[in-house]
Amino acid sequence: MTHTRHWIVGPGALGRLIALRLAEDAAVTLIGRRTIPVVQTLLTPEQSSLVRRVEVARIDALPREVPDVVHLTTKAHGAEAAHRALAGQLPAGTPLLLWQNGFDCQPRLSARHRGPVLCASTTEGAYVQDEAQVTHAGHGHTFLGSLDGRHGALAGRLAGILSSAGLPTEAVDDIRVRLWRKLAVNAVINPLVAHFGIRNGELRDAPYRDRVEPLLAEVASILTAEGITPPDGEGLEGWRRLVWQVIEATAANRASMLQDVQAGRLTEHEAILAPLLEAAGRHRLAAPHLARHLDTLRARADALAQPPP
Ligand code: KPL
Repeated sequence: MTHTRHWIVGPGALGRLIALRLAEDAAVTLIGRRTIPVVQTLLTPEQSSLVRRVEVARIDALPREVPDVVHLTTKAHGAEAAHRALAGQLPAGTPLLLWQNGFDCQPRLSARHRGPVLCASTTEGAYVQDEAQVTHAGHGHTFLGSLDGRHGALAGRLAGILSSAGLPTEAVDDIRVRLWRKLAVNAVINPLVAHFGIRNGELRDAPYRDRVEPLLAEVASILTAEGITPPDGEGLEGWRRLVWQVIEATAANRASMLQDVQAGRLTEHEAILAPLLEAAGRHRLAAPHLARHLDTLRARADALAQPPP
């Protein structure tokens, strides 16, 4: 995969971050529902500016030259529609890398795509500044692998390409566990900060602090029943350590769900909360706090879908 041709579908913050990082050494096309400026600036965590020229294309007018790999970087709820729009144009065997949060579309797309499918779980933080500028808020780490443990060599090659481009990435054989761990963190932090309109670090303070524990307890019991372990320690204590570590490390962040609410966009509640509640149902576990957040976010999504009066 020397001088790899990447299609990056979903030119939001993460898509643009990946595109601009890869563009130094590879041919990159950013693909979305509408086109964006071809010259894009990336503000790095070290406060320098990286200006890159990338190819842009609309998803309904795809480039003729086919890619070596497709990165799907849409929000979780947009991934399957985006895949439907482009799958017919891809030669069979084209690798697909899914960058979605939560655990929802990944199994379905892994079964449906005609080629190897890898999933990524990343802690890279980025936000869109404007049409032509994206800010890389903080360095993170990315894990990638396939749900069925195949395609290890491909995962290793792509991890090498991303790491050389400045996005440290590791190929792993337990990506399902990594995706659930991130989902656990997102399920505790995101609905709370979105509801209260606060930055992640404010969860350390009264009155929000007391809201964390009941969600943590529900998430911990569901994931324990699912056989998903926290990275460090066990059970509730291990999940508590992980969630508070992330709150500390991302204290200044406006979480993605808060950004979505503030921008009037659909949130990723179906990919983050619904799989947990579905697992709770399977294990006959009560999860009233998670259920309440899911209901509230669904009601908001329904209201967004209504035409304005
Ligand atoms: O992943 C995140 C998000 O914003 O969705 C966290 C970990 C909560 C950091 O903000």
